[in-house]
Amino acid sequence: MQSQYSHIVLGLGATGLSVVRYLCGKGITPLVMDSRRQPPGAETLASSFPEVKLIAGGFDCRYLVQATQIIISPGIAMNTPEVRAALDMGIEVIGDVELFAREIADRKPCVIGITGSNGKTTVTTLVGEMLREAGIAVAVGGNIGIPALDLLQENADIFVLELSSFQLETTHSLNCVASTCLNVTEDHMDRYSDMDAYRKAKLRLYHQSRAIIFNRDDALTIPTEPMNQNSFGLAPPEGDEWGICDSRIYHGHSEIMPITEVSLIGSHNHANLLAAMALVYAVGVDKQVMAKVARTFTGLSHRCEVVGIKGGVTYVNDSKATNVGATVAALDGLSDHLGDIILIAGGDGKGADFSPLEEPLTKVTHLITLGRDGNKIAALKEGAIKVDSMAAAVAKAAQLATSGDIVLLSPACASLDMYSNFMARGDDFRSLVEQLDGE
Ligand code: UMA
Ligand code: ADP
Repeated sequence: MQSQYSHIVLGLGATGLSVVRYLCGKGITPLVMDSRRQPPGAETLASSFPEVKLIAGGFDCRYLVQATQIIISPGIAMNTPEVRAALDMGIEVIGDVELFAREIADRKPCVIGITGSNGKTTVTTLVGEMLREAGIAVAVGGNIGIPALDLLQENADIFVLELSSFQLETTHSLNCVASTCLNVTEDHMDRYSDMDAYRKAKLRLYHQSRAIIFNRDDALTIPTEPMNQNSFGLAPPEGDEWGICDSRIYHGHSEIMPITEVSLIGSHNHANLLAAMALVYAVGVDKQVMAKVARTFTGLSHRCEVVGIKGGVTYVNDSKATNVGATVAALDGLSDHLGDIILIAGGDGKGADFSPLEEPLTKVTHLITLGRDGNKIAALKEGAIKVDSMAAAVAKAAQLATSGDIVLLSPACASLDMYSNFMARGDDFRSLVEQLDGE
């Protein structure tokens, strides 16, 4: 069989559609394949690009091995057998972010890249807000939601990209003006052979950046070779570093603001703020502007968000805690809390080792678990209560809590075993809380 397709788009979610849009705009008609029988982008493809053929329900090797270039979506592993077969034939397999990078290659570096296991979306949003406040034309996208290629339509001077390890695996030439890896804790172990492989995927970003910002408090973020580097951390800064001293944020010897004026709560968020400041400093943003945004930015939904106070009990939605590191950070952030903490956790653990939760769980008075891997978390704490729905979890938590306590949904797991995404899980929690009695 002779194939007429030089370009094959693998995956028809948000990324695949953005790639089709981009290629068709260049006069290239790709072939699209998705292993799902009904890929989410199928309807849009049929209505907006009727000329583009879709093979759904599997990947057809006969086309793949004849292509010039395969553009793979982040949700598809590079070691998928059909992809491996194409790679073995020497066919180029890249991601959407690499296409984006090549498109802007002749511009001066104009990308700020953000990766890490946790805090990416918070830092990406903060950086976007700070640049906007500084009057810079900015476009924000990547793993946060809007695929990178779709940002090209915006007339931006700076692109802020949240980058997942999956996206970085297939990106080679981003040429960031500045980038960071915020932290490296276990996640996506269903896609990586070990932590080292996961970390290497993340640190690929450093090799595509003029300046890099690492986290002094997380050794796994330190570059493996000397680079044009600076760092942030919660301890007092040395030299030109970003840090905190006497409850004040400093860049080297220069004070930016007192922590008491920062709206974000929790030490992990203070680290996020330092990272954002260091990144925008690299493109010349004024320190007054950084401080102004830090005073007003209160955080994002589903990330340690207070969704209700009922009978003196505070209900916190941290549904975005889809891995162990995020839940550890949430519990660390509550370590000064005087009342009881009731934790609701569990879901799809993605093959994670839950043991790092054991010590933080000692701060929890009652642990309520649910979901596919709930039992694995329950095994870490004596007396854990197992339930089979969010409604049962919230009802049980409300029954156990008294005034001054906190009920925290921080699952340490993905939501896909019970919900379409973490937002649906958080919304369910919020609406169940709203239905509880009490002011
Ligand atoms: N899939 C198949 N077969 C296919 C293609 C995909 O089964 O042929 C499955 C994947 O296993 C995955 C799902 O479909 O579970 C979605 O995959 P996709 O590559 O089509 O995803 P997109 O809709 O293109 O969304 C992707 C990112 N998703 C993933 O990396 C899984 C989005 O990040 C991102 O916002 C979007 O591109 C735009 O850049 C989401 C995410 O969950 C929020 N990211 C992970 C995370 O943050 O932990 C990495
Ligand atoms: P990401 O985009 O990397 O998933 P988010 O900003 O959406 O990051 O936050 C995801 C989860 O991680 C939330 O539960 C949040 O409370 C927690 N979190 C945010 N920043 C950090 C951090 N620096 N370290 C650990 N956990 C964090």
